[in-house]
Amino acid sequence: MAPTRRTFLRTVSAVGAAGATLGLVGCRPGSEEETSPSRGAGQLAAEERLPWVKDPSPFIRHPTNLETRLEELDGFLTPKELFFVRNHAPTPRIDAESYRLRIEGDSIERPVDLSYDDLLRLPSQTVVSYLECAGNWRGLYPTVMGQTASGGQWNRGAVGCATWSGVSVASVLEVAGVKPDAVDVNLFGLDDGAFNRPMPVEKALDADTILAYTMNGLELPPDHGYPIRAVVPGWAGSNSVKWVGRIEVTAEKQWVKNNTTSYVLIGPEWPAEEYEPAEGAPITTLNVKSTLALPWPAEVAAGERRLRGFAYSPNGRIRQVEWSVDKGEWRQARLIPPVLERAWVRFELTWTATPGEHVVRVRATDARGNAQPMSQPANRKGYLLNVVLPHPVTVL
Ligand SMILES: Nc1nc2c(c(=O)[nH]1)N[C@H]1C(S)=C(S)[C@@H](COP(=O)(O)O)O[C@H]1N2
Ligand SMILES: [Mo]
Repeated sequence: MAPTRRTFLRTVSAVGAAGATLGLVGCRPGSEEETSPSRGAGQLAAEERLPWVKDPSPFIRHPTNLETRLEELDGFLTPKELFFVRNHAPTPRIDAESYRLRIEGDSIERPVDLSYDDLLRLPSQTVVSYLECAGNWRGLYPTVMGQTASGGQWNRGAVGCATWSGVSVASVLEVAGVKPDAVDVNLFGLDDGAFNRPMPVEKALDADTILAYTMNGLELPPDHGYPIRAVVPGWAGSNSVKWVGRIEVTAEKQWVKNNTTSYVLIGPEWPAEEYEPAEGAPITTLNVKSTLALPWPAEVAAGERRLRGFAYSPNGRIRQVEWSVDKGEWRQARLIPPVLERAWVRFELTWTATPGEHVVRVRATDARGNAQPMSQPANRKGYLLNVVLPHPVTVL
């Protein structure tokens, strides 16, 4: 259960005093797993600069990323211990006491520095949202697109769903005052390289675009952006900047690596000259997807099997999930409540599995009638793959 805002505030302020003096940061109720005393980013010795802080054993491991094994999830929300991690640099350890959020830029009335407590004092906002990396499923490019795509070779586990509480970016920007000429809002992380990705001011001011300080009712874990991260529901995960330390609001569009060469669709369908200075179409929203919560490839015992999975879309609720075995007829899967906008939905189906090699397909349709396609144009970096997947299943 989420702590009430009041309890949460009390916990946080108690920690400030006791935690800092006694180094007991890891001992407070409802706190994150960290047991080492808080230190500022960049203060760790090189050998301590692991890519992530959490226990990597439940995950599929990539060089700096951790991928969720969907079959390990049985609830609606992804627990922090199983939530995927996408890091461009090692997880920084940030002390909430000395943390400051700087708001500046030529479209800001008065630049301000806000402390963690300042942020906690603003009205709180909660969203239940899935978060997905635009490169999720990329590792299946050779299988379904007949070519490889550059980037982290994720299977299907760069996605998770959590309850996020924090303050709206709108309410934070209001403190500093946004000039009417504002066009772009860029959020910068406090990690090495200051990961950043600009978004249009309209999106930043959306009530659901938040700076979160809790995940599933608990203080954000270090790997997921402690003390403050952005959550931009329905948009590619790269917009949900972790460890946000600075927001820059400008009257000009901001062109940076992450909207010119990374997180852009590059290929013949997206002629570069139309997107200058980007190499292709910068990615904004995600797209409708579904997959079985089974390893790839999977093995199941013969007989009546209940298979589960997850479906999600940035365009409202999932309306239906259908399934088909070996290119047979499409049948309806059952959606397991809750069925919410912005969140993923679980589904299940019952299959009488006969021994042999099979291919199981699932296909989601969202509230606006968008369905997963059977084929789609390729893009160089393999983003936004959402074709109906041929899931290989061996029945024993
Ligand atoms: N500061 C910072 N924010 C970041 C990233 C990063 O490397 N640094 N990765 C982004 C990407 S590409 C994704 S998909 C999400 C992943 O969030 P998670 O690690 O909490 O699952 O964080 C985004 N925010
Ligand atoms: Mo990502």
